[in-house]
Amino acid sequence: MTLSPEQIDHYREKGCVVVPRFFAAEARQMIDHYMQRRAEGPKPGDSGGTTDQPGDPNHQVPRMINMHNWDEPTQEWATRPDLVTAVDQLLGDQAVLIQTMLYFKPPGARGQALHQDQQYITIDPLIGVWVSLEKSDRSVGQMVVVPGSHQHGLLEVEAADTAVSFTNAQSLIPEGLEEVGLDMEAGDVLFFAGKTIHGSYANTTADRWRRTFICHYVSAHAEKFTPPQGRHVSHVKATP
Ligand SMILES: O=C(O)CCC(=O)C(=O)O
Repeated sequence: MTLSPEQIDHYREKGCVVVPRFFAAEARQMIDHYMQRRAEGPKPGDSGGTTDQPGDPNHQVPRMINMHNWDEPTQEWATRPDLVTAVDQLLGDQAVLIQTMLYFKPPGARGQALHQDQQYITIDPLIGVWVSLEKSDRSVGQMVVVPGSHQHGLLEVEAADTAVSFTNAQSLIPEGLEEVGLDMEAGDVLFFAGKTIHGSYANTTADRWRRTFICHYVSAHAEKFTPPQGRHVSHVKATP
């Protein structure tokens, strides 16, 4: 499968595009696989978010990172040829995988304050791929994007409310732009640019999880950059 010219145009204009059912065949198997891996115990780089909210269920089921370094199925999913081809198309260059993550987001878990990924990963260009492994709607803390925000450069960061966000920094949203929550089904995939503001709110349900597989790619000719003062998460006063 390759992306259509319309999907590529949508990505260029809005900074994101959803491709339905791209991972539909694997989604259930991926949940089972990662639940099993999680149950094995701690993995390198686990994060339940800021420690000022010890009751956040994310601490019991922390986010996993860079599983492709120690988990063969992750390497296969993250380098699925049609996925990489789609990222190549959006980058207009050869995609290079630099990060994988698995968010479990159990019932009651905090979300992640709205941000640009390049406020964390200072390489350009950068693309995020967000694979919904199960139904993701408002009540479970669906993915939220700010379409068009990628056209505003790297934005200022300010402290986020860690009562609702497991990270401590958020972007200032440019005037005139609005956030949009994305209803997604198991296997739907969101491609989003490194400067597209995105994030999520808390999972307010008592019994539903919101598990997501996330990959980040840079182009083969991407360059590292130094963020201007006030535009990187490290420039926000740390929360424990
Ligand atoms: O899934 C979420 O809640 C946010 C994900 C995110 O911010 C990211 O993939 O960079």
